[in-house]
Amino acid sequence: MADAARVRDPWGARTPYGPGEQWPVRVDTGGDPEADSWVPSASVLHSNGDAFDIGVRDGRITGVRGRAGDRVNRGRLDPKDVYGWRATASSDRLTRPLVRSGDRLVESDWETAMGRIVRRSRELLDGPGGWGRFGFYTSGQLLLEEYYTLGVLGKAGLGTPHMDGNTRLCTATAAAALKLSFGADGQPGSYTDVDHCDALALWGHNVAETQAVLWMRMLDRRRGVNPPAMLAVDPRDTPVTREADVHLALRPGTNLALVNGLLRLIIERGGADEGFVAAHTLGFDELRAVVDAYPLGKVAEICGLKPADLERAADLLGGSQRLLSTVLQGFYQSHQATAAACAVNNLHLVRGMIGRPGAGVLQMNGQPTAENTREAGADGDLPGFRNWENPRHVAELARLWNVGTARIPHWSPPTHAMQIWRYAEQGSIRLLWISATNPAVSLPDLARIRRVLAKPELFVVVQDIFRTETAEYADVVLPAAAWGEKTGTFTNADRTVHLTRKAVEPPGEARSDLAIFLDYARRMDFRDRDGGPLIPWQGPEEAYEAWQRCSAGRPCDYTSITYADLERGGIQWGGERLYSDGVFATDPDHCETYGQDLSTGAENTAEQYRAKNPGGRAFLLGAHWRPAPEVPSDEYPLHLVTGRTITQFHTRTKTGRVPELDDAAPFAWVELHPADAAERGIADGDQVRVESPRGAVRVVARLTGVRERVVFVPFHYAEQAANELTITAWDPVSRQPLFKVAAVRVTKEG
Ligand SMILES: Nc1nc2c(c(=O)[nH]1)N[C@H]1C(S)=C(S)[C@@H](COP(=O)(O)OP(=O)(O)OC[C@H]3O[C@@H](n4cnc5c(=O)[nH]c(N)nc54)[C@H](O)[C@@H]3O)O[C@H]1N2
Ligand SMILES: Nc1nc2c(c(=O)[nH]1)N[C@H]1C(S)=C(S)[C@@H](COP(=O)(O)OP(=O)(O)OC[C@H]3O[C@@H](n4cnc5c(=O)[nH]c(N)nc54)[C@H](O)[C@@H]3O)O[C@H]1N2
Ligand SMILES: [Mo]
Repeated sequence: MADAARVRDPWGARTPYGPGEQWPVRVDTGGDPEADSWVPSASVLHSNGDAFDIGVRDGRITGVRGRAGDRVNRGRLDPKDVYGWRATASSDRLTRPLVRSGDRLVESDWETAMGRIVRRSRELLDGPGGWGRFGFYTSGQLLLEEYYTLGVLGKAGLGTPHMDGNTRLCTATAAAALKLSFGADGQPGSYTDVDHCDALALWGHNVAETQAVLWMRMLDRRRGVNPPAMLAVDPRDTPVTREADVHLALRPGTNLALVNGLLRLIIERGGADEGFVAAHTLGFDELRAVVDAYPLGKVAEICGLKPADLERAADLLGGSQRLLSTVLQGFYQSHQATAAACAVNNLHLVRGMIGRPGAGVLQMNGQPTAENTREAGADGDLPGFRNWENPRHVAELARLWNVGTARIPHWSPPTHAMQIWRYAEQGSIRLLWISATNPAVSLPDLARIRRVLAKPELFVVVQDIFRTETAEYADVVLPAAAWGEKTGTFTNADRTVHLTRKAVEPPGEARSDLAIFLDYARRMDFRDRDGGPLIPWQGPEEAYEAWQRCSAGRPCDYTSITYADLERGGIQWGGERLYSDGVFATDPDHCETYGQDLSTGAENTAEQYRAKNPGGRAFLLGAHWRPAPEVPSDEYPLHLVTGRTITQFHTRTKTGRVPELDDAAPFAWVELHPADAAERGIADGDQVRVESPRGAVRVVARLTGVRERVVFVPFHYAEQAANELTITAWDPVSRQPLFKVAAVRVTKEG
């Protein structure tokens, strides 16, 4: 067994502090503290942006040391930060390109591998279907410079709208809720709001396990003088719900009914900030009419909660002066995701709890660089939070890239990831380029995904650092340089940008993702209108400068943040808090979206939007709760929710290779309520079978405090993949898949 002190003590010693004080420094380290040099970086194993230096000796990474001066972590590291860096030096990294030869992948060289991709690209581009044949499925784990380059080559080189990332599975709902309520993507709040708040509400967010350093900050406030009250909304028993003053263990898929009901109670008890509502919002009367349909008794019944607990929650939320909310996958991957996330925004707007120290919303991110996928347009969005329906925004990009506006896809909503997979299934997409994601484990309903990946007419490119389950289906596998082996920037959940510098050489012939995208653009000979190269930049800093120009004047303006500034520590774009002047990004010429219908996802037209005359006001957006598309039945009587555990990251390509982390949770399990277990003759530690209409997994039973009739399976394990069980369905607005909505049965293995 590897010694893993920080796995046993994940949050470390408390450093209590009081309201308005600065969070004390605590410098954590991992590995060998002796190094020849220290290179600035930050964590890529969650969205928190914990800043640390990478220690290097003899050309190898020897350890990590938290950065005391950084605004995000003030020196602290979480267990994955402490040990996870070891994955970079794994002996089974991809070191050479692989190409398909019959049913095998064989080692090759870059000329051959890129040659095959370019030949197929040209055939497809010149043939019927053209750009429509290309799909790019990227990540929330590359770097800003890489996304921007990918965005430009896809949007202005090939001209395809079929670009998205695993960010669709992750934070599409955060983006949608921010755009719809406030006019543009971009986190309103700041982590420093934890320092000032008097109440914390965690909506479907197991922050203790998923952003452990942010949790340390919350715990330190809870142990200091005048601690904030805490509400947790989660059907499971987690470290967060155990700490909370009020825990609402609601029935899964009922978030929207809950928040509507809480808002109704708050308004009824005089908790609305009428001045703020009148000056800074639109739609109060319509929202009021919606939430009035959610009286206490009805909400208690829908959500399966006690009316008294709902009242306690409403008192906590309605009585606070400085309320900070965080929202994550318990909302985003559940039923009516965007409507429920917007309902939390509604609550903050109605209470005037935004844009002040301690009063804010964090519509969280999950992956380390998800924010940048969205900003830089490596997903379907146009770079710089530009509005695809606004001809002026498209013209700005055309000018910047020196291409015709017709080249840039903007005639319909961008293709979302689930639709890209559908097109690949139906055969219209013929080249699918997958970078830094492992869909053969992470997408819903894996039996279907394997069928799509295996289609002979689909040319699959996989760009990864390891030979993953997805790589096995590839026609070409490109070996990428990992974190620590390349330079670039990325932005965390509270808009803090960090620089990560190359500390060591990549193994073998592995190349940075930036170098790979640039090489493809060069080989495809993408040109601008004057015959010059479409993508003239060479290295990360030049790519960053190109991005700075693209971001100028937009909400995510990076022009004042240079690499040299970032050497000293993380910097937030947009300043500490957005909207502190009460002016939201809803101006029709500035906004990122003209809005969507919360129930159907249908897009508004520019005329409809202008007619609302938002004038910098935020939108209050009400919607009614409806039952989820799959609910427990006689045959499948239990509600399955899937998610995470503190020591493992996603499909475990990294954490499964680090003994300290792997040992902590090497196999999957299912959490069951003791009564549900007893009914099935299941004891703690028994082998059980979890089965849905799509598939089955064998896992160990754990009897826990999860809500009755609800079971939880972590999704990290390729051999026991929770996604064998999940459904192909998504939120109509954000198009984020419903990973927390499925019905299963559990039986003891004989
Ligand atoms: N250790 C670790 N940390 C990570 C990651 C990781 O893989 N491992 N991944 C990172 C990424 S990409 C992401 S997106 C984040 C995700 O971070 P979280 O959102 O905190 O993680 P999850 O475990 O997916 O889901 C959170 C909770 O939602 C609850 N839940 C399920 N259904 C419902 C519901 O209907 N309503 C409510 N209110 N709650 C519900 C679950 O019980 C679960 O405890 O974590 C990031 N950090
Ligand atoms: N059932 C269920 N499914 C889920 C979820 C859930 O809660 N439940 N959560 C969803 C969410 S929120 C997310 S974010 C996804 C995550 O799902 P994935 O994106 O599939 O997860 P990872 O294992 O992080 O995959 C990232 C891949 O990138 C590779 N990689 C790492 N660094 C680099 C690099 O620098 N360059 C390149 N080219 N490759 C690199 C890794 O080796 C790995 O193969 O899963 C989603 N799926
Ligand atoms: Mo995520």
